[in-house]
Amino acid sequence: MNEQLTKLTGEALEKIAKAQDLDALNGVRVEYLGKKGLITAVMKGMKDVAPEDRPAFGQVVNEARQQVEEALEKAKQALSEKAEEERLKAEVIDVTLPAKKANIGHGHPCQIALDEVERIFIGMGYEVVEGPEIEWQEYNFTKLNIPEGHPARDEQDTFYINDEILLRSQTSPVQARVMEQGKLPIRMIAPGRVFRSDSIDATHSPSFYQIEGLVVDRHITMTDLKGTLDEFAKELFGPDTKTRFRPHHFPFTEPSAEVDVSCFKCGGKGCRFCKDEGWIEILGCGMVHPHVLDMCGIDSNEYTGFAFGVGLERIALLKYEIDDMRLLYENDQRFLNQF
Ligand code: 2NL
Repeated sequence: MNEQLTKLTGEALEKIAKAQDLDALNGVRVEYLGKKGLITAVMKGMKDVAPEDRPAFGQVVNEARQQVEEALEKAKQALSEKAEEERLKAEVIDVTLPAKKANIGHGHPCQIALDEVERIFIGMGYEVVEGPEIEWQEYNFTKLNIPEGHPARDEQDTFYINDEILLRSQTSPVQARVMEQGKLPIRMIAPGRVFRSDSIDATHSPSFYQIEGLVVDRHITMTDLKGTLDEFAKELFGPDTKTRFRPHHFPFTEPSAEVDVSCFKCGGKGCRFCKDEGWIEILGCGMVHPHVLDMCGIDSNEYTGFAFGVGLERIALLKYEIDDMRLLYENDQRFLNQF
């Protein structure tokens, strides 16, 4: 009997020593000490032992049982500690590791250029006004001295929704609306998306951004126009920038001019950037045609004004020395991240 018990105890202790986790340990407990366990079965054999031998028998079995239980308890503690240690190790945070870099975006080059243009004109006391991208042809054309039959109205050039409604081809209708409200004087810029039926190439797109400016007051002259745009060019391209006004024609202004700035790369000597011209065209402008003032409800005998229009993409292309407008629309992060 003793021999069998010693063997069982030895087996149990060996299995306990080999147990890798708490589950395995519990398996050993059930196998030897459970209701149908091997050591329990020996204990149950008590009834076959002679009564005078029972105390000694009971003591031996109990000792074996106790020995296994103690070993189980010890192993359980050791395994729990090991498991806890592993859990903590797995959860360790190395606070000395560099943080993941947050990917913070920034304005599109056109947006950066627009912010800059707005900042310059706000600094000169101008208001920024926006208006609808879908317009009456009357506001987009008629009130701006572009009568029916004028080539600018050609279906080839303009997206018509019907005979009377179109996608605005310039932001001047916003200014026509402000003039109609009749609050004078006016000092405003109208930035926004405009549409022309153009094919996409390096310098054209059917949808682009324009910023138009308008000043209307008593005694506004061409001098005000020249001084204002000269100051604008100096702020945008640097204090050494010179401007040059070339006669031109727009239906809504008279006289009209196109404005060039001295090349900010070569200072006017001529280089690849200005195609050896020394000058770069940036905008169109003029004195508001009296007929436009009258059609928008402003008495042209009392008031005069100047206006200008500039393409935002063109400013961004020049400022950042980009040679293809399509890059501005592709939204390739490798391109955009450079600004
Ligand atoms: C250009 C030329 C220009 C205007 C826009 C304007 C607006 C009103 C009255 C008179 Cl409400 N004129 N705008 C005047 C001259 C030129 O734009 O080349 N833009 C890209």
